[in-house]
Amino acid sequence: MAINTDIQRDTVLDRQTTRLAPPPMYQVVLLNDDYTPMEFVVNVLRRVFDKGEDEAARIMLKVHHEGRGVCGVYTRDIAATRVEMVRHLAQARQHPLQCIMEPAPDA
Ligand code: TYC
Repeated sequence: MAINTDIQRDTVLDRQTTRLAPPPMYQVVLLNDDYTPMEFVVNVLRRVFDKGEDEAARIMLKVHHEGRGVCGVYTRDIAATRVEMVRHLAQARQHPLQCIMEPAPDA
């Protein structure tokens, strides 16, 4: 039975040392400008970030008044994809809307 006990201890140690850390998270941020129409920004927030009408309007107004606003917090690839989607939509309509991602502050 001594052998069995050793195996069990090894197994527990293994599990502890290979446990994964949570992935780094990134916040996607919209920046204000003087030209992009408010309605376009609200539509982007609804389409790209799955916001409802009220939440989209609230974030758009926060960006308008404060210069920037967080649209959501995601893992790196999802954040990067959403930034690209915003840039693509803005470019298609020739709006100067800027969207960036940055490491999310620790919760
Ligand atoms: N400031 C813009 C305007 O007055 C609206 C706007 C809001 C633009 C948010 C960009 O990320 C933005 N039309």
